[in-house]
Amino acid sequence: PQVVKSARVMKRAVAYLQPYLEAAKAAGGGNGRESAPRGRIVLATVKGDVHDIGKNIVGVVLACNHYEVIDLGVMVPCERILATAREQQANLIGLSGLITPSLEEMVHVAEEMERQGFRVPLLIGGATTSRTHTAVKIAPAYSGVVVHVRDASRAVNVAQQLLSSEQHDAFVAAVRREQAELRERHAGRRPQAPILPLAEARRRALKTDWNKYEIPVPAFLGTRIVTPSVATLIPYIDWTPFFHAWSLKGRYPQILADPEVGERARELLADAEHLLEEIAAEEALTLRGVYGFWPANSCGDDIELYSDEQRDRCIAVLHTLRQQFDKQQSEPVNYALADFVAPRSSGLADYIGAFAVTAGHGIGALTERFRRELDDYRAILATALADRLAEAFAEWLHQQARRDWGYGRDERLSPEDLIRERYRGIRPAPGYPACPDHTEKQTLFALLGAEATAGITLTDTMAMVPASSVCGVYFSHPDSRYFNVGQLARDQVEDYARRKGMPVSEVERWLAPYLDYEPERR
Ligand code: B12
Repeated sequence: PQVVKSARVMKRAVAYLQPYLEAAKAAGGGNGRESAPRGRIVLATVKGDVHDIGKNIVGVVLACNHYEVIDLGVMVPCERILATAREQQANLIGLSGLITPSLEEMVHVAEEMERQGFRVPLLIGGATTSRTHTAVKIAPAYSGVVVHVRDASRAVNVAQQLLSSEQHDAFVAAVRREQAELRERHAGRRPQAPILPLAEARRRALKTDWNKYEIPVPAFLGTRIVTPSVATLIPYIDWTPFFHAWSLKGRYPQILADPEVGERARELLADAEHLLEEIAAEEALTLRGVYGFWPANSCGDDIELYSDEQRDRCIAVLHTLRQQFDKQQSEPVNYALADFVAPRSSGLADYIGAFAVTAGHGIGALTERFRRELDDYRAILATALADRLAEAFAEWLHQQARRDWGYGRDERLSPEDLIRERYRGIRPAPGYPACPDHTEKQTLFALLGAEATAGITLTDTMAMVPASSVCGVYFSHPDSRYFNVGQLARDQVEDYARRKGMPVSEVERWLAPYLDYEPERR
């Protein structure tokens, strides 16, 4: 936070001095030593992705260190990134991405850079990126150097070494050596556990004695729109990830007393609370959400949703993926989310819920205002707060849903208990490890009418706009839990593609990071 805050002072000072400097220059003054920037970088969040906190922090940090930053914003198509880099003679290109489909887009940018004969270094960053993915998938596509940068604090060091005539060669050689090693390790990697045939994984599905279980019935079927106030959501905020976004590591509230970062954490929280009050008072952000319940039953690894209690008209199918790795335990369970819903064959009436919430309406105008005031610090702070509010909204609405579902009516949980998920049921979100397929959002959005009701849309790579949005599915069964689907074999991918009515190659593209095999390039 200190660097971003100091950037604000610097930007304002420069803006103040600019007319004097220009006047002095025009009058023939100036000592001619105005130093040139250390380098020019084009930054962009790739096509289809909407997140920009990480990229914006990196931009500010680089600008503070005297790099010229051309920030193209979010959802930037490859052609624009490369055309700008060429026109502006950029020395570096930096890509950012939050969700897994962006990884494929980054490979595409690298391939295009190769095809168009670029030589400038390519920097890769963002929550979903990794050293290994960069080494295995992105770097081989481009003969220039590709560097994964884990966080903003390292960006300056990397840029400096890449642009220094003395350090460049040794740095690039070291990066290439490390990437070659990572590729070797990846190629020789043994799956941590052997992968089971899908049929065997299914035999190991969670077994529930449905006849001994009383299924809770939701208070309503269909959807409801909710528009809570910012003040309602404040007690539901989980502050820990907020500090992480600013590279302050530790858990809230202990972090406030931390001998090393405590003071900075306290200052940051005070600024955040102050801004939250302002946002609440000015109603600068509008919170919009939608949730609902439907009669549902599982059918193999799928979950069928019905129009009404007759259960004879299926209006949507949620497709779930099953853990396929051999757990090598005595009574192993290979989970799929469908296991938590009563099977159609049981004849029992079960239900499922879904939600989509956003805290992002209004954030554009707010950050624009702060940027006009040359206040990157508050612009980034506001975005981080909108993200916290989106999560808090999901937490608050889940509590409401548990009450509607009956079993949550007597729940007495503190905010801490909620953050630690000490309640019954789960709300996995497409993209999270239990359901890594982002395309399932399309089904949820259609069910919820999320576009019309909450004003949330999906990009072509399934990111939600506004960025500060969360969507997911509610499961009520007491045994429902989060898990990691892990690596998937070809038999499951083919089965899944058939169930979804999607070409196998398309499923392989969406699930690329989870395949335990190299798909054929089609
Ligand atoms: C907070 C959070 C959110 C917030 C907002 C995230 C944000 N603005 O960054 C909210 C609640 C809105 C959210 C929503 C979702 N999220 Co989320 N979220 C996270 C979480 C917990 C932390 C991300 C974060 O705070 N980043 C803070 C910023 C500052 O960090 P950063 O972006 O990584 O940037 C730093 C570096 O990477 C680097 N950097 C970044 N860009 C660049 C660029 C260059 C050039 C360089 C050099 C460096 C660099 O510098 C930055 C500063 O140090 C992560 C898990 C995790 N621990 O990473 C999941 C995670 C990113 N989310 C995930 C998912 C799936 C989602 C949803 C799709 C879930 C859903 N169905 O609702 C939605 C998508 C929202 C949308 N609009 O489409 C997945 C993504 C992976 C995947 N499978 O696709 C993750 C990894 C969780 C997981 N383990 O599955 N999420």
